[in-house]
Amino acid sequence: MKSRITELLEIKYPVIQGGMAWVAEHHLAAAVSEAGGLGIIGAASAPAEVVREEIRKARELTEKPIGVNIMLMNPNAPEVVKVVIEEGVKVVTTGAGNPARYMKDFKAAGIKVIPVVASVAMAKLMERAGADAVVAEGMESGGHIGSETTMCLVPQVVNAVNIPVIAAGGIGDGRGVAAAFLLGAEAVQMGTRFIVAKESIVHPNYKEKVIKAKDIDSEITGTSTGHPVRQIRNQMTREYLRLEKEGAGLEELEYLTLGSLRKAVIEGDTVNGTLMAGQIAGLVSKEQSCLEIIEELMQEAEAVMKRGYEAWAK
Ligand code: TUI
Repeated sequence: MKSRITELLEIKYPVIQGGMAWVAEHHLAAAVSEAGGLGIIGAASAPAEVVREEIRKARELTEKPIGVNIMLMNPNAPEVVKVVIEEGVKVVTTGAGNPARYMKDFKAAGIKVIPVVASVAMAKLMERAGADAVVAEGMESGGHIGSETTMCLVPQVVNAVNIPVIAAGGIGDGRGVAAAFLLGAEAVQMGTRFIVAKESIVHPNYKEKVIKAKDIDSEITGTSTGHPVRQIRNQMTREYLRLEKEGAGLEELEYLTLGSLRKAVIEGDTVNGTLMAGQIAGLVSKEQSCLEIIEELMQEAEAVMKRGYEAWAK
């Protein structure tokens, strides 16, 4: 499966790993890149020097290209941008904001910039600002999300821009990959399935929650604050949603979630932790290596494309 994205990023398979906060560290990123996809280090809210260390550690594990995701709500984002440029990173994805102010510096450093967008308007803006591609991310995704579904967003973004589009949100197997290509995408970005990868450092309790999750087990918190976040339902989300219903203020809500993602990923606290995951968690059923995940994904995608074509042509 060749596309403008595999050419642009010089990768074997059109699969990009999501820049998941706490989860997307150097072991996972290196394993995804080694398997032929594009591994991503998620800078999230980490201090810039921690991001620098992560980049260097990933490079000890693989010579393949690795990207960095910059979470633009992080007040440290300008320092992270500096580190990414200094370390000679070749690909950056951005999330939760508009990266236009950094575009000139990225381009001058020869960095390929792939903003994650949740609307057609943002995709057009990013193309005009000089983005090399966009990730069109539907609200099926885990973590911070927009309001549109992948099924509706991807073809509309494909129609609106000339740069290649990467589909994200709700993709967890080869059928999802094939569907994304049929909608006009030229690669996929996956997060949830990589949470449970063998090389993922996520606590086994969290992985088990993802593996056991059913289709209806995620919840969106933070709608009232303008920062909707999809995660697996637990005591924390019940409490959060109750507070939101009662009209709690930002401070009280933020206090509840302070450090909660770390609690889930590192300590395995599935009661008070934030278990970010997409709706596709219901389809994720086992721990596999990144190589197994990506190769299975590609074989399935090819098989369903063939089957689909034969059924169509009958
Ligand atoms: O960024 C993500 N997913 C994330 S970031 C994150 S860290 C976090 N933790 C706790 C609370 C909030 C965040 C966890 N998951 N995905 C990419 C994404 N970007 N989804 C939606 C957007 C987006 C939204 C608005 C992109 C651009 C945008 O434009 C706003 C503007 O500035 O016009």
